[in-house]
Amino acid sequence: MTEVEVPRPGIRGMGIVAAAVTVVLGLAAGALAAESGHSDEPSAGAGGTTLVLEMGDYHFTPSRITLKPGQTYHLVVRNRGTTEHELMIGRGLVTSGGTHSFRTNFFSGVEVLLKAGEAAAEVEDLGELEVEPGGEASLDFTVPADHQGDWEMACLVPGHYELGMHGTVTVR
Ligand SMILES: [Cu+2]
Repeated sequence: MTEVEVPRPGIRGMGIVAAAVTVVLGLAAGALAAESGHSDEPSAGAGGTTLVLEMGDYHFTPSRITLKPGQTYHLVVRNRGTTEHELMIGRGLVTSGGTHSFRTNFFSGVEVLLKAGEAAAEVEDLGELEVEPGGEASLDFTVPADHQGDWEMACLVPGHYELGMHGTVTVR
């Protein structure tokens, strides 16, 4: 009879392991949602390098950022200005009828964990990120190895680009 009972603890053991993993993932998701970006502490648990990008009327600070291919980042975007601003990173600015867009979107095919206020969501092909005055959002992503070179970051709210609201993102 002992031979029949031996495998049972093994099966139960696997069940416990699976349950433990589920609980850990649940806690991690809860922690991410609760964080909501009010802290200035670098290294937000996700293991990425924290960068802070501030939006003003009408500029980005810093106006140049450098990212390493393969590196994971926690990019905090804060709007310190008095009006809504947007962040888009891309290449090949296209202007049509006074509005701008990029031919190539930096985040195309890149998985991004987007957090804004209480909300957190996995986003692919993130385009323009709108941030209200006094607002803040954060992006967790890994820079693809094939993204080397210079990219442009820009606010695509009509008129803002012309007022100087753009900068450079270099991947190297
Ligand atoms: Cu703007």
